Amino acid sequence: MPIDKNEKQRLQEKARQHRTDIVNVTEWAGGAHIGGAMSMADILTILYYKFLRIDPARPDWDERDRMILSKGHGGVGLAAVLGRRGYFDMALLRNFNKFKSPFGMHLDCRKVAGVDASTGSLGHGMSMAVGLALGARLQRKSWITYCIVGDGECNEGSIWEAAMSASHFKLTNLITIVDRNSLMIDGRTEDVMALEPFADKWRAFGFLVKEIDGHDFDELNDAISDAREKRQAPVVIIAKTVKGKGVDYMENEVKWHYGSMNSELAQQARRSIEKMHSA
Ligand SMILES: Cc1ncc(C[n+]2csc(CCOP(=O)(O)OP(=O)(O)O)c2C)c(N)n1
Repeated sequence: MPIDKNEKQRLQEKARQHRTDIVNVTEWAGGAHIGGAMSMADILTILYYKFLRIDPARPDWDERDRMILSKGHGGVGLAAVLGRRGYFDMALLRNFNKFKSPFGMHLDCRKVAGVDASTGSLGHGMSMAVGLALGARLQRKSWITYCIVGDGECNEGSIWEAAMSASHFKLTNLITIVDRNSLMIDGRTEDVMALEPFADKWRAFGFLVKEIDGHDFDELNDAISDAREKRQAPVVIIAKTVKGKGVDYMENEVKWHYGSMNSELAQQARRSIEKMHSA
């Protein structure tokens, strides 16, 4: 079902808050993988505020949907949305990635409520998602597994092994979303290790492919709603995004894959986010 104007406004407000939280946590931590957290901010927003069947008061609830952040370096984004959704006190994020904090740069599912798998070594999360989806089927459970994969991460052969098995086992209870921001750690994906024709590759592996604007809540909503209903093959949503989205000086700048901000830059980032979300 399409989203109405009110719901879209609500999601946009959540996304504005989420992006501001990411800037704040990055400032407190003295640095984080902010570029890729900003690119997937709208994806995480619609998942955590609309689609995921979860209960922050019961992080281990067996019937919950699962969400694996395969591009685990985006932990700053996941931690921000989990805190805001009420899994833990947001104030704890003041110690993000500090000595003795439960929050490392890559989140540990044994230490942070709401994290379904410890990730960070690229290429592993999707295999874990395949395992969870198979597990749900074997146990006759109705929960859905979502997996967010980086496009640079798709240089990892293990992503394609996972894709091959998801398709072989017809895992229609798995929804993969690729954050297609076209940048990775050290350059453009197409320069470092070309992915195109990317959608065709997923199709060749047996996936139903949806290509969308990953910052457009109407398109995200339609693609995810549809993926939840169509049941012939696993679905991948290739969400075209902008690395650093929302902060003018970070957008499409590879150097902001990982970055730190002094208070002046952080203030500038918050102003930029306000401007984008009020336009
Ligand atoms: C196995 C492995 N190799 C290398 C790295 C280092 N690394 C961290 S992020 C990154 C680039 C990932 O690019 P992408 O998936 O496009 O992430 P995004 O642009 O969305 O942040 C690399 C190579 C890693 N975490 N794991």
